[in-house]
Order: sequence, then C-alpha cells, then structure tokens
Amino acid sequence: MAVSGRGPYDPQNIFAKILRGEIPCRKVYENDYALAFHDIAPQAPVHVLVIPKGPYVSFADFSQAAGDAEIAGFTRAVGHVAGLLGLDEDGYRLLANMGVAAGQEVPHFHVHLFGGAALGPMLH
Ligand code: D5M
Repeated sequence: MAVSGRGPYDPQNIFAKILRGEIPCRKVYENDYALAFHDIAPQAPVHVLVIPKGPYVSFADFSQAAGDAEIAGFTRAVGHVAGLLGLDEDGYRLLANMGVAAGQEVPHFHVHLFGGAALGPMLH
C-alpha cells in the first residue's frame, strides 16, 4: 500500500524499527548519518536500500530539513556503498519513490540502489 509521502513522520514505520534495532536487517554499511541494507524483496541481483538516520518521510523533507552534515553523510554513503558492492565499473541505478504516484511503501525516505545486471531502460 503506497503512502502519501507527506505529513508527520511515523516512528513506527519499518525502517524506523530497523534503525532502532527492533527488527533485523542485512547491513551493508553504516556511517553517522546513513544505514544501508539489502532489500527484503530484491528486484535486481544487487538491491540495497540506503536510508538517512533522521526522521524524514520524503526527499522534500530530507533536502529541506536535514543539516548539511546529514546531507553530505547520506550522499557519501550512497556513493560509498556502490563502490563497496563493486558496481562502479559496470554501473548501477539509484531510485527513490515519493508518495502515492511513485508507489512509496515505507514512509521513511530511502534510495534504492540496483545493480549486478543489465537493468534495462526502467525498473520498479
Ligand atoms: O520501497 C520499499 C522497499 O522496502 C521495498 O523494496 C521492500 C523493502 N522492505 C520492506 N520491508 C523491509 C525490511 N524489513 N527489510 C528490508 N527491506 C524491506 P518503496 O520505495 O517504499 O516502494
């Protein structure tokens, strides 16, 4: 079920629970501002989610409300994870769903990182 991508942050969303350690994840990387873990329902040979540690529903929230260090830390984490996973040479795709139109399911801002195969013109 897609979420609106607007409105107040729900601290009971599944990624908030992962950040608090209440449910497990297959962690790939973590820094002060971001956590990266494998998607539970991968849509490519490599499918990792990178999430900021702060409580942001949408990219609008994140880009406007996060501090510069958070934005830098999150952005660097995304690039670092792609390198860690060995995707720089063959390439990869970044995607973020916002709100109903994009089918966002989890109301905590996240970037999907897809790779490990030829991805075709569009995915997700
Ligand atoms: O994508 C939300 C993504 O979150 C979707 O690809 C499944 C993934 N997901 C949902 N629950 C989990 C857990 N517990 N671990 C890992 N991945 C998970 P969206 O962009 O919101 O449509």
